[in-house]
This record gives sequence, C-alpha cells and structure tokens, in this order.
Amino acid sequence: MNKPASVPEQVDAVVVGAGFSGLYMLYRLRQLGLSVKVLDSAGDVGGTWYWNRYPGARCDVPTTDYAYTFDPELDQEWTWSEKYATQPEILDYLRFVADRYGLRSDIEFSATVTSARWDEQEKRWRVTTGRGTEIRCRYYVMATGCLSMPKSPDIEGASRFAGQVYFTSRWPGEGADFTGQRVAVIGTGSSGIQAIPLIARQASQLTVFQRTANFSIPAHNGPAPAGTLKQLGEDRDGYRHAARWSRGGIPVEPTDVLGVTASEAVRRERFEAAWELGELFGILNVFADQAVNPASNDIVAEMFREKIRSIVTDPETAEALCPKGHYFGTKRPCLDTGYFETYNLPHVRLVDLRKQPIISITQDGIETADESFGFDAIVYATGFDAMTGAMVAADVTGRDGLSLKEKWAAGPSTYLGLMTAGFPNFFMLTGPGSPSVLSNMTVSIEQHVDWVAGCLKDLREEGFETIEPTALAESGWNQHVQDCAAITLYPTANSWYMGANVPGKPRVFLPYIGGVGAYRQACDDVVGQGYFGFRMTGPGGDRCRDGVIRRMQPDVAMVLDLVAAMGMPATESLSAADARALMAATAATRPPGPEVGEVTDGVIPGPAGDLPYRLYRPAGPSEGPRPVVVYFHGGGWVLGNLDSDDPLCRDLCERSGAVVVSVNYRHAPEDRFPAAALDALAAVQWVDANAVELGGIPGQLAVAGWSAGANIAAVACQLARDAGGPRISGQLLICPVVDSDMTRPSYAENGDGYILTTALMRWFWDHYADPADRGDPRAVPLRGDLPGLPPACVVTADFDPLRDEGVAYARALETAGVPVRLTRARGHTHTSVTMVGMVISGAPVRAEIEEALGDFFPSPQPQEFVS
Ligand code: N01
Repeated sequence: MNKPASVPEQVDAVVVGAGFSGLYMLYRLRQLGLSVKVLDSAGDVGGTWYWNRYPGARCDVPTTDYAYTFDPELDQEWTWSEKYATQPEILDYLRFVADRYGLRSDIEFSATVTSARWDEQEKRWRVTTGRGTEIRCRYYVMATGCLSMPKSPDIEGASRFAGQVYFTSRWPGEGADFTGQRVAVIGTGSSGIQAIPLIARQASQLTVFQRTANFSIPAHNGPAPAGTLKQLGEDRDGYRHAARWSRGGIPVEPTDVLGVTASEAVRRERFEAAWELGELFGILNVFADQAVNPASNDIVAEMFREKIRSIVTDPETAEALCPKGHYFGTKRPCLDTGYFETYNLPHVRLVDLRKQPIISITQDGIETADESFGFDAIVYATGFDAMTGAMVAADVTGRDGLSLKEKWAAGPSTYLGLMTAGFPNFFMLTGPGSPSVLSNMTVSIEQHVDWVAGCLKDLREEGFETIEPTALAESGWNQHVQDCAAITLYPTANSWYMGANVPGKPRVFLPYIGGVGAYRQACDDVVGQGYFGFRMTGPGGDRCRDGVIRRMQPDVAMVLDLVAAMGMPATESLSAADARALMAATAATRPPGPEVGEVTDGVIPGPAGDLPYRLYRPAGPSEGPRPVVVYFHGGGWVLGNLDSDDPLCRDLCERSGAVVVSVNYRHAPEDRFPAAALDALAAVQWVDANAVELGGIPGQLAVAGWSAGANIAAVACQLARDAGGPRISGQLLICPVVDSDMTRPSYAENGDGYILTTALMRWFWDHYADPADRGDPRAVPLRGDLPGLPPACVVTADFDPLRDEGVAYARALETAGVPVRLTRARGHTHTSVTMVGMVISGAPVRAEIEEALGDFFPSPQPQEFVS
C-alpha cells in the first residue's frame, strides 16, 4: 500500500527499471541486506522485453549467451527453445527469474519516476513518482536501459492520421491484426527488419518507407547452437569466464586476417562462413581491420550488396536495399529471417525516401514528394533516443541544483559509464561510456551490477556515506571513450550510437568501443587502486585518489601488448649488429606507409665518405619545385637506416607536399660523437646547394628528425647558424634527444615498459659519446646557444622518457626568442607517433606536424618553374 505523500518512504536504494539490469540489481542489493524499492512504469517485469512486443521481436544474440549467469543453478535450470528466442520466451524467462527469487515484493509497477533530487543536508535522494509519492534513499540506481525512450515521430502531420498507429517500441499487449489491411512501415532498423516479414504475411498491401538501407544477415534460426551447448556442457564456468573477458561479451576468437591483404578466396570464404553462421559477432569479425580500414570495410560491404542483389529479384528494389553511404557496422547491423525475400512478394513495395522523401502524414496515409499513399495502419519502427534519453527524461538533479539534462547538454559525461560528477550516490547501469549496446547486454549488465554492489559494500565497510567521481577522472574517461571511437570508422556514420538519429542531439559517440574485457579491467583497476578517481565522504573523513585511469591511446596500448607478447630480447642486451638485425626484422612486418609520387636513392658527399640518401617526391599535378625537408632517422645514433623510417618519410612527404630527403649518417659505435652531427650539417649544406637539382625551391629548406635523428637535426641548426649558412626555414624535432640528463621526471615515469627505456637510453649514450662529451652542445643541443635558431616544432609524447627534455628545449628556444610550436602527442610513447598505418591515433599528431611544416615555408603551395 502506498504511504501518504506527507510521510516519505525511506529505503536504502531506489532502482528504476525492472528489466534485466533492475532485477539483478535488486537481487544483489538484497544480498547486501539493503532495503530496496524498484520502480517501473510498465505493468510487469521485462524492461525492453515488456515493451517491444511487435511481431518478429526476438533476440539477436544467441540466447544461450543472453541470460543471467550469476547463479549456476539458474543458468542450468532454464533451457532456451531456439538459437534466437522470441520476445515472449525472453519475457517468460524474466518472469521466471522474478518469481524464482521472490523479487516482485520490492517492485512497484505502473510507477513512473517524475524526478529525483539530491538532498545535500540529508545525503539522500528524494525520488518522486507520478502518483505523487516521495521515496528517500541513500543510493539511486538508473536501470532504465539504453533503448527505452522511443524517438518521437519527427514527421510532419503525424498526429493527423485517422487509421491505426503502432510503435514497435510500445506494441499493444493484445497484439495487432493486419489481415486484409494496407499497412505502412516507417523505418528499417533492427525492429523494422524483424517486423516487416511477419506484417507482410497478414497485410493485403505492405509499403516500407526506407530512409537508410541497412546491413542485415540471415539469422538461420533453429535449435540452440550445438557448439555452444557442448562447450557449456563441458565447462560452463570456463565459457562464461571467457565471455566476461571477451571483446563483445561472447567468446569469439578475434581474427587476425586483414581484409586488405587477404586473397580473394580467403575473403569470400570468411564472409560466406559468417553469412552461414548467422551471428552478428561473426559478421563483425570477418576481417581484423574492417572496423578501422575503409578499404577492408568496403570489401565486406560489397559482398553484402552482392547477396542482396542475388536475393531480391527486382533490380531497382535490390539497388535501393543495398546499403551505401555508411561503413558496415557503424550503424547497428541487423539479423533477419526472410527480410530481403519479403520484397519479392507481389503485395510488398519499398519506397526509397532518399528519392522521394515524405512530405507529410495525412489523414488517410502518407504523402511523399512523388505520390500519395492510402493506409489503414502505420507502424513506426523509427527507433529510440538511445542511451541518454531515458536518463535525462527522468529529471535527475544533483548537487547545487544542477540537472543531468543541463550537465549533459553538450553530450553525456560519465566516469566508466557508471557515475557522473555532481551526482553523489547516483549509479547508471550500462550508461553512456560503457560497452552496453556494443556488447552482449547481459554480460555487461551483470558486470555493472556486480561493480555497483561491490562498491556499496566497500563504502559501508569503510564507513563512507557518499561516492562520486572527480571532474578529472570523468573528463579523462570521456576522452578515452572518444579516443577509442576515433580510431574506428564508427564516428563517421549518422547512427544512434552518435546520437545522430534525434534532431538536435549532440553528436558524441555514446558507448565504449574498447571492448568488454578491456572495460572490465579498467573498472577492476579503479577498485584495485582504492576507487581511483572517486571521492568518498563520511563522518570519519573523506578519501580521494584523483587521476585518469586510462591515459594511453588505445591502439598504442595494443601495440605494447603485442610487443610484450612477442617476448623479444631487450635491445640493450644485444650487440649493435644483433640489435640492427632485430630492428630490420620488425620493420619488415610494418605497413608500408602511403604511396608518394616518386622515390629515388642517391649519395651525398659527407665529411668522411658518401652518405646514402632517399628522396621522396610528392604525388600531385604539379611537376614544379617544392620546399625540401632534410630528414634524419631515429635509432639512438646506433640503429636505423633509410628503411627504418621509410613509412614516416612517406607520410611527411604526402602530407606536407614537400620533397623529403632522408639521409643516412654514420652510426656508433663504429663512428662515435660527433660523426653523426657533422654528417647532418654536411647533408644540409649539400641539399641546400643542390636544391634545384633535387626539385626543391632554393631557400626553402627545413630539417626534421625523430629521436636521435631529431638530436642531430637540432644540432645541425646550431652548426649552420654558427657557420653562417645555409639558412634553415624550420626544424621539426619529433621526440628529440636534447640532453643527457636522465633525472627528469619523465625518465622516472616512463623509463620502463614503453619500448624506449632508461636502460636503452644509457646503452645508446654509451655507444655514441664518452661521458666527457655528453655536455657538448653538439651532443646535447639544450646546452647550446639558442638565439637565432630557425622556428621549431617540438613534438613530445606523454609516455616518453625524453618528454621533459623535449619540453625543456621548446621552453628554452622560446626564451631565446625562437618561434616554437610544442605539440603534445597525447597518450603516445616515444615510438608510436612514427608508426604510420599501424597506430591510427598518431595521425592527428602528424596532421599537426603537417601544419607546422606548412608554417615553415612562406608559400606551402608548389611553385611552377619560371623560365
Ligand atoms: O531503431 P533504429 P530500431 N523518417 O534507430 C528510420 C536494438 N534492437 O528500433 O537510419 C523516416 O535502428 C531510421 O532511418 P535512418 C538494436 O540495438 C534489437 O530498429 O535514421 N525514417 C531507421 O531506419 C537496434 O539497433 C533487437 O535514416 C526514419 C529506423 O527508422 C536498436 O534496438 C531488435 C525516421 C530506426 O532504426 C534500435 O533499433 C530491435 C523518419 N523521420 C532493436 N526516423 C534485437 O533483435 C527514423 N527513421 C535484440
């Protein structure tokens, strides 16, 4: 019985939503001995499976994987009748779970939360419902689901239609009978694609209004997959464990086959196998690079289109059904049963809204730019205000009167998708910034619920009353979520992942794409480090370990993992010859770098013999002269050659439009300090003197280098200035060595674990220069005279032992009056910025380098010869 409004009910926790996540949250909170009230506007448990009762609604993750696993007995008790269970069966399952654990007694149905406000005095939430009741609670948990707020029909005249109107997301419990009716379906996402074949069975005429053609594979539904059942039978715990640490929440071995390099036969074989398997995580795993490389994605997409053309008999309809304009996977792909075949039925018609957009809904039907259609019923399968819609609509107000809607006006901001600063004790299950919709939801739900339950237990045991993320931790996580998305093709699409389906919604990638296992590790790390990034308060005092839990670019972290897995010997344990051989062997496995117009090799007369060079000329319409960049490779003065930095030189050439002359200089220990520096000066002088022959513009000469190459580039600038020429327009110093002092903090922070280590730097110095020479400006340009040097672009990487000396050089140049651009390679290591084609997150840094090179030269445009 409801209490009178004047006597608010008090519980430890209010949970909104009685779907998969709300039910399990209730179960776990009860286990902690907390009093809980679950509120749901629906008439029963089920969440998304309560509302989405449209014909054809079923799971599109195999149901053997889409179930609770927290209780092994429950896991074994329920048997799914099909590979992809229907909505009624899944709803039955959730009812069974609610009854099995006696959960209903703490759930209030048909109860809509109208607002929730944080009371700072009481350190409690005040939650009000549509019935006017208020409930006070210490913890407020939104288990409202990611796809629960239907998108309002943003079509002119929608309210005018006099016939029957249905929303797939709010289907009537009694169902709908379309027998003999003229039916319109608007929308061809997962819901529309599931419903259309079944509606077509009843309707006398079915017209589908498609704005964006979608990728869909046949489900090949049937009995639960024998392979999974076998694995579950043999080792249920092992299978579930693997799912929890997998990428998508289902144990799928990620392929290492690259679409761009696989043979045609392998490509077809892999695609056909995935098509036959009929599983979304299979078709998303045809190639390792399909989510990041447009060329690889195009291969998959074209094979999809071939399938559609082979199924749909009318060529015009087939073409309209072929998805174009977005990369495969970047909008949620669908799983269907006879979807494309449905268009071969004589009473089914597709209207391509790209060709004839809807002008308005009328009283009798739909008017497009070309035609008027009469209908008895319109079905909206137009989707959801995904991931944030339900949370924002619930009117949540945190500390200082700040509402979630205001805070998230420019897009959601969360820590781990679990909490948001300014809203103490407010938890989101599968919130934005967590894997949620990109994963098997049940695995992600269980992980979130377990995390929240563990957190509340820890708070209680440690005597804290509140928990909330810090602004720093939250912005760091938001950045990481966007960094993960940015290396993929996903942000290019107008998808609901990007909020692009709702007019006016900020364009932000909403879920975490780094993977379920990686995400779980981040959550575990946060707890392991004493709730890192959270502030906890209580009568006994506060505690906060502030910081950012994931600072490294995700692809850089992947490369480090790969390198670690290769178990290579430490370079400093090798002889120079063996280290060179190892470097050459690893370089041979890299992507080659971009195509350029022309590559030629030659020699430069050096002070002690010829120095080989490789010249890169940009592709492009103009044959005229270009600015010239003289480039010096990295490798600690010991390693490297013209091949070692070849991809980077190509990238610099292609981006900047300059001729790049990469020079191989003498190496230590055969030729120690100052041989490399003297070679660098000689090379710059020679290139300047021969600029015209090399296709350069006289007087437009810059130097560049990476690591030790940047060291000698910087030294060459000082030597050229002192020698009275040549005039150098700019110096690009990528992660330069500029000092021999290894006591700067970046050595302490990054001296181990990021490829260039303190031990390796020592090995380089020992090979290159005697201790007595390590203060000479020709070895350590930071200690030289700096006024009068060319403008500089200094690139430093966060996880580089050399970071701080690079920053020091930039500052010192600035103090000496030299124009400087200091570019921070955020989340990068010493080597990762140079990994062209491999570390995608390095591209924006190299785009900044391109800008800097443009600034060095008076006219970035190529000039024509004047005869
Ligand atoms: O919604 P959607 P959904 N005029 O947004 C079109 C999950 N799910 O309900 O792409 C004309 O995908 C819109 O066109 P466009 C699953 O994660 C799971 O189908 O914006 N058309 C699109 O075609 C899924 O991704 C299952 O150009 C308009 C469609 O409507 C998510 O829920 C089953 C329009 C909406 O597609 C959402 O799927 C169902 C307009 N004004 C759903 N506005 C399972 O099997 C929108 N559209 C578990």
